[in-house]
Amino acid sequence: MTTNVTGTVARALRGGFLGGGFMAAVHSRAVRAARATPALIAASNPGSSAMAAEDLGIAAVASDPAALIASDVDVVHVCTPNSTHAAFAGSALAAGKHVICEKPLAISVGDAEVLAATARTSGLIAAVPFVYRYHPMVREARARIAKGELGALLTLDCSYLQDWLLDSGDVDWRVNPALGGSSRAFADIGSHLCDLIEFVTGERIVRLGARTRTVHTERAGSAVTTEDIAAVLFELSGGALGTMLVSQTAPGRKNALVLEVHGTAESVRFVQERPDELWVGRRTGSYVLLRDPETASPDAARLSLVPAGHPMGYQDAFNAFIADAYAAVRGEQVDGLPTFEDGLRAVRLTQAVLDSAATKQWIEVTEAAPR
Ligand code: SOE
Repeated sequence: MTTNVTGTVARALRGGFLGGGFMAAVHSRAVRAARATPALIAASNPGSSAMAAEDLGIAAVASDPAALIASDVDVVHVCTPNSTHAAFAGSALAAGKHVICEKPLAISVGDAEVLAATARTSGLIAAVPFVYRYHPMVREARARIAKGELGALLTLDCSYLQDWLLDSGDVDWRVNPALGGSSRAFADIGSHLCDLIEFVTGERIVRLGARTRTVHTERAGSAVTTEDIAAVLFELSGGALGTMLVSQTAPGRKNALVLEVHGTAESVRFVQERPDELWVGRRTGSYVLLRDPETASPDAARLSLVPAGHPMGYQDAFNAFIADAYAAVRGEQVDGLPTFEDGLRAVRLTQAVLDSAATKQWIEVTEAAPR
């Protein structure tokens, strides 16, 4: 319960979580940091729900997802396997709940289009955690590009590399297309990369050519059709050419998202595993800019919770995303919140990658997400 400065009592917003895994833990910590209440959880069965509630310090358990959606929570967090996103997010919107749905928004363009259209007309907040937008130095890069400090954009060198699926014995629900969808590596992490490319540059990927590779065609005795690796060549609306390399079989790379943009005047390079830094490249006098709210652009300063020299990280970025989403639920204006429109965009781009890999052709990506 909180009392605002006018003396009226405003109830803290209540969040409900579908799913009890790693992302539910990240979401619930962020809800608590936003001075909201992690109120209810429904995992895959009553036993795992009770365990997750205990582990995450969540006050109550719902008997099933439908009961959670029908409860008095204000925001439903969908942290379940990809194939369930469309049904759960759609039901929550229909019940008048604000929704934060993990990416990918859906495992088909059709389902993502329905969700985005429903959210658009609902008047509700419907967000997707493209959380890397919330590192302050990403906002610094975006601000510098928007101010023209890089000049005209020429090339981009981007990658997102992990190694948690390196061995044939590594398994996860994402490998099974019935649960994860027909794309795995690109839908799971390439979606972050293409969202960040378009968010930071303010431009759209207008065409792409892709190749994919499934390193292990069998895992734990089951055939595998989803890709471990995607290599993408793309063109932006302003004419810049770029590459994306996405892999979940790159030994030693844990969560290595890298975005490098080259313009006619300057370059910038953001490395997610060193989020307090931004490399600024010049023909003479390149340097590493360290996060400092005293000198940063307004948006980077806004997201800087602590002074220079106090490293911020992944959970801080996630906390900032949830704080903005819950501020939007309260009717406040926030800049750069990734919505279901952006989730639909990422699903379209993922489908374009699969189509190009299948046909060995360039694919035109024409639908620009409304901003
Ligand atoms: C696994 O690849 C994963 O947890 C993704 O699902 C997240 O979106 C990414 O941020 C970190 O890695």
